[in-house]
Amino acid sequence: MGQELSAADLIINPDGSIYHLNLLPEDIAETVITVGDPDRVGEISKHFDNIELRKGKREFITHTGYLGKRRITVLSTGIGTDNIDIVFNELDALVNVDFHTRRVKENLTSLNIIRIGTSGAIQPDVPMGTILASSFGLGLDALMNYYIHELSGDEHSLLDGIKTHLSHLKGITPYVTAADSSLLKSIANGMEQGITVTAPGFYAPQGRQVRAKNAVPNLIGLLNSFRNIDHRITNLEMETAGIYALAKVLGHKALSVNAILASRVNFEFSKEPNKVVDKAIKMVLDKL
Ligand code: R1P
Repeated sequence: MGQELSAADLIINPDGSIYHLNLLPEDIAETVITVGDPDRVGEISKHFDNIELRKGKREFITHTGYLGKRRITVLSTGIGTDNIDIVFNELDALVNVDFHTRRVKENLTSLNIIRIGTSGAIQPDVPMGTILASSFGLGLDALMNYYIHELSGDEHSLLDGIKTHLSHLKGITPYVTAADSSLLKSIANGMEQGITVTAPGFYAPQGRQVRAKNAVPNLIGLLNSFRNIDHRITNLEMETAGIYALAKVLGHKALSVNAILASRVNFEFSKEPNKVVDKAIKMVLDKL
């Protein structure tokens, strides 16, 4: 029999739904698209042939429906890896815990999870309007200090190189996870690829200069100068590394697709951000 989760560890609402997402186990499909912005959920589900379910609580809006024969759930996570912790543990519980017995199921389900998010490029040859798939997520946030996270040989050697490169960045424990290789092949085919940095904030943690003084001078230059034979850091956002790492820990497949809205090295922001996001949505839906 699987591990039993207490009422305080896994909170189930009186109607049988999971605490934050407000969803029942039957409400989600095995293909899940995550977005940060709750308004983007409808921008994706409007392409479905039918929508069977619309639910929400806080920033977590869910639509489930069919695109052709494929059942798909679109779910907004809000911003940041603290929210990814909630969304991924609750998605996993919906498929892998029996809510009546509170026991982990014997046969586990592996979800296909695709993030369609926005991001800023930090390489001069990655222009605004690019649709970029994250080959790896590099987390500069603290989420994975709290989970046991085993690395593959490739992830280890990449992380070692990155740690050396970032050695004078104080107080961070970087972590690295690869994209799921099958999703990378089937969905990212034809997209730009690179390492995506997940930052624990939007302004100074992504090297933006605003009124408060930055403690890390030239963060962008530090990140975009990392090189190894196969990989370079291409872009910054706030969820991918947490998604990749928690998906791996929980046995799910994940891919992050980034609509590049800003060039941080050319100090530009897209004049048509919705068009770029639409392009990313269509590229992903076409390949599902
Ligand atoms: C910041 O504006 C937000 O935009 C990006 C970042 O990861 C962060 O969540 O993604 P979304 O557009 O998917 O929210």
